[in-house]
Amino acid sequence: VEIGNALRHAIRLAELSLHYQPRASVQGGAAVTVGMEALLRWDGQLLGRVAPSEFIPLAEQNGLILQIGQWVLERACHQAQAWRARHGAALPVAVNLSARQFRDADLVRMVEVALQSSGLPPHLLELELTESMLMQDARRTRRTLAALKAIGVRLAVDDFGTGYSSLSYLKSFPLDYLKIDRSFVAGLPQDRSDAAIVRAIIAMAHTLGLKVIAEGVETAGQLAFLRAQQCDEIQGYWFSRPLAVADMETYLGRPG
Ligand code: G
Ligand code: G
Ligand code: MN
Ligand code: NA
Repeated sequence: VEIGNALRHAIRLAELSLHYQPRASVQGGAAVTVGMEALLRWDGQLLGRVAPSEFIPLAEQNGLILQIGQWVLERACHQAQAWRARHGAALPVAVNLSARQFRDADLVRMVEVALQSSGLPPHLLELELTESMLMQDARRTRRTLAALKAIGVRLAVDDFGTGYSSLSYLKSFPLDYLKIDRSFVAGLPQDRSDAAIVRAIIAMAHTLGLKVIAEGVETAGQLAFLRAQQCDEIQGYWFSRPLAVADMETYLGRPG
């Protein structure tokens, strides 16, 4: 079966779903859930489970990413709003945008529609953008980010450290969060260069007024290092794996 063809029918066949990975604030003592990231999953009739790292680049190429991305935005906003109503938990939901979506002339309107149709307050939606997306065309990026900021959503730089950000551009964009790529977290606390890089990223982000989220935190040692370096929030298996909707509901319903 050709994967592109199968993907074309995935939305209609309800083969796509979102998992949610909680993230935690770690500067106030105990780790407290402060948000979640929506992560796309495809379980197809014909191909079984296909990893996003396989099908998202493909969807970028054939343009399906626009439809899929719209579905993700709508689903994530409706889900976050439903959980807000049911659990009183006003947890922001982060949605990953692809490069093609970010360049799409309809993006801003699509975000507005998702917020309006779901009723989710704009500050509870975060959009994750990669460095390379931001740096592609700085003028256009600035315009798009300003329009998104005007709606009231939060903006995060995803996979930070793996691209080639110009610091002066970063400073001039209206961003809220910087997410340190998990490749730098993996070697903490022993690896000297990872430790130095992470320390530098946190200091730089704070200087620019951005909050820092470390990704891929798997061990208590990594957490202790990040805490000591004043990292604001963490995401990773140490705190929680990405959870299917039913598991996320159990998670939200648990005491504490
Ligand atoms: O969840 P997992 O580790 O398999 O995700 C792999 C990659 O797929 C990550 O880089 C993540 O950012 C990306 N990804 C997950 N969900 C989405 C989505 O809804 N849209 C886009 N554009 N990328 C996503
Ligand atoms: O590129 P992005 O940051 O959006 O990708 C997030 C991906 O990282 C998800 O696919 C998720 O499954 C994965 N992930 C989340 N926590 C961990 C972790 O602690 N370790 C590893 N190896 N991967 C993680
Ligand atoms: Mn992400
Ligand atoms: Na990332």
